[in-house]
Amino acid sequence: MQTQKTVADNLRNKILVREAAIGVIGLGYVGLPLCVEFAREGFPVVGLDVDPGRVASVTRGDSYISDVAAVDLRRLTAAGRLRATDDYDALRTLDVAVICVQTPFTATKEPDLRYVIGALQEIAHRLHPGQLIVLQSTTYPGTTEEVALPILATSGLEVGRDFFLAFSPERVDPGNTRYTTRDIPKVVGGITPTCTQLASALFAQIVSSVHPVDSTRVAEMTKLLENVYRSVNIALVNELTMLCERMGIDVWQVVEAAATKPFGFMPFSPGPGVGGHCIPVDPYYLAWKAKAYDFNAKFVALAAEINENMPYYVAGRVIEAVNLHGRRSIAGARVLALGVTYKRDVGDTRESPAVKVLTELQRRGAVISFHDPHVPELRLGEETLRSADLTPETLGAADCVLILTDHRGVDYEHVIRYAGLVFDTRNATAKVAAQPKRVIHL
Ligand code: SAJ
Repeated sequence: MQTQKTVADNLRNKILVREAAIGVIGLGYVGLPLCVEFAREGFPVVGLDVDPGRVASVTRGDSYISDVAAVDLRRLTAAGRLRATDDYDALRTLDVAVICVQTPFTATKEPDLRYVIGALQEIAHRLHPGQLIVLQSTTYPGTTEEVALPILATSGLEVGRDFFLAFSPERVDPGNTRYTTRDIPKVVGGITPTCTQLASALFAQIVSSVHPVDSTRVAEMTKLLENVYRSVNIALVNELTMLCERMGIDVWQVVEAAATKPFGFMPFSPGPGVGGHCIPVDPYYLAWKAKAYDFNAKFVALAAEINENMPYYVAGRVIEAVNLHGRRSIAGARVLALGVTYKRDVGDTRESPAVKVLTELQRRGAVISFHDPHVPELRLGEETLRSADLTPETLGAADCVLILTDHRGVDYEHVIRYAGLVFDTRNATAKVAAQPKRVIHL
């Protein structure tokens, strides 16, 4: 049996000469860019996904992730540097496996680790000496130690001696061209110091800065702090929005003015709520785990609650606006939504607060249509709507044009010119000079 040192040294050498065969499990907005980064640096990479459609797309060199250029994918697959498969037996010959599957919450907002556990079970059946396993999926502190390690230990192999296990949070920001994978420092925490060292050596091949920490729990908590920080600050500005409306103060001017402070303040924008797969979810992972320590993370939970309430608050404001300015009830009112994705300039409607606002208005009898340059069609209740063109007729026919996502590339001056009533939840119309009374801001 190779000594522990030899096993680790062999893997480290393979990593340093970029011969380590790398597997990435989960080919989404985190996994696919990671495949490309490792393959671009010369590693042989296998992308694993249970979705045959994704596997086929990657094999064809068709990118379905906006941050991954098809030309890069084609070059790397043609060079045999990157391949995709749904056959987990590929793990038998891989030196590294990085898990990048989703970690949603359940209907009652509890952690849902089924995808992580599924990936770990597939790995455990094929775990062999010298393998490094890295979990990247955002999760509560303790997951790697308490969930991943016991599953991998069923192989009979010993962590830190035969195989190595670490956690390293993903920090991909979809659509951000300023910070790409290489520019974003990588936090790494292993079960043992050797695990930390090997995972650090791995990521040092593709990112400019690696930040090792003492444990997987520190690394897991780091990611939650980053995202709960956003949740809390967004909730703060959302609560202030509701207070400012009651006090007759323009919250957008307040935020803009506060942002002139060159230190000690980071501006966040009011909005119709928080969407995506990170910010709405991560606070609940942390608050759930805190209960196991008899700790009620009130502040974290309250922020999530305020953000979760925003779609309902916005729906109430729209009903009031249609009533006061449109002189009509919301029942039967035609509401044209501008933007239905969870944030601007992306095509993702997952957990989108816009959809929650529209569902609430539809429930009260509003007739919904929408325009979104990134979304051709939208399922709303029993209906499937198609994105409408922003013609003067469609704008004029609406009892309320409701801006829910402030995509760039929409002509908001054109919108104001032809719409009868505009309700703007993102301050998208701020730059339009003429601000008639019929434009109402959150
Ligand atoms: N939102 C607001 N007001 C704000 C900022 C965001 O209402 O001031 C809303 C957005 O409209 C969206 C939700 O919150 O519905 C989340 O927005 P986000 O800007 O946090 O974007 P995400 O969900 O794509 O978050 C990702 C995260 N990246 C990772 O988890 C790796 C987050 O950590 C990043 O900080 C964030 O991108 C970013 O900075 O853009």
